[in-house]
Amino acid sequence: MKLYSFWRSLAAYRVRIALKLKGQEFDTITTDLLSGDQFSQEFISLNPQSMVPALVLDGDNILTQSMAILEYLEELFPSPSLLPEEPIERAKVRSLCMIAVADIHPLVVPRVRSYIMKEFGLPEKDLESWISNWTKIGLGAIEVQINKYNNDGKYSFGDTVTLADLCIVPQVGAAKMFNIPLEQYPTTTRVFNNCMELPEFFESRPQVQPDFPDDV
Ligand SMILES: N[C@@H](CCC(=O)N[C@@H](CS)C(=O)NCC(=O)O)C(=O)O
Repeated sequence: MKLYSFWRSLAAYRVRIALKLKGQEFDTITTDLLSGDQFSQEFISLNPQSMVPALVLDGDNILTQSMAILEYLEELFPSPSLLPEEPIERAKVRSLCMIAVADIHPLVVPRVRSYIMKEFGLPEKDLESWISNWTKIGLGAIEVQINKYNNDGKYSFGDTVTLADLCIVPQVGAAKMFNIPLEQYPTTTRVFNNCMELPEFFESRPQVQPDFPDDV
């Protein structure tokens, strides 16, 4: 399998963790989002949305959208399972995922940042405040939901890693990178630290990606 990825991409980070947890080998192909590689004709033929991740499966199939990829991997490689058994619990895990995937992440991606800067003249310092605002609102909700769900569990939903951890960890990592204080999210931070003790998470972090720049 080939994963089109970028060191800073939170969506690709989720997929890297999933592939490792499911024991799948993959080659990483860098798509430099800051240089605009995602708009090349070659990349658009893989993903007409001009976004990573894109997962090229053996054969002709190309999968895009990180949640679709996570669910596909879960169905194809059910062990270790990243979803609880009970439908109600699966729905809760997916709802945690979507806070990060659907409600925080899309507001802070390069295309949105560059649009508000170019079209509305938003200065760099206000961009940080934009990112921080949406991240804090999302992490605040995640903190409340984890506390409601996990009964002092090690991870976001009990003592077993679930898809929720794959979505929350990159978001917390990004908050750290943007120097957003995390004191108000002690449970989420504890879950992040517990996940980072697992090699599949630790080895998927941006800092160890082949395209991680020297000057960051
Ligand atoms: N909903 C998509 C979002 C993918 C996405 O926005 N990826 C970002 C990187 S994390 C990207 O490629 N952005 C390109 C851009 O904003 O120009 C998913 O979960 O896969």
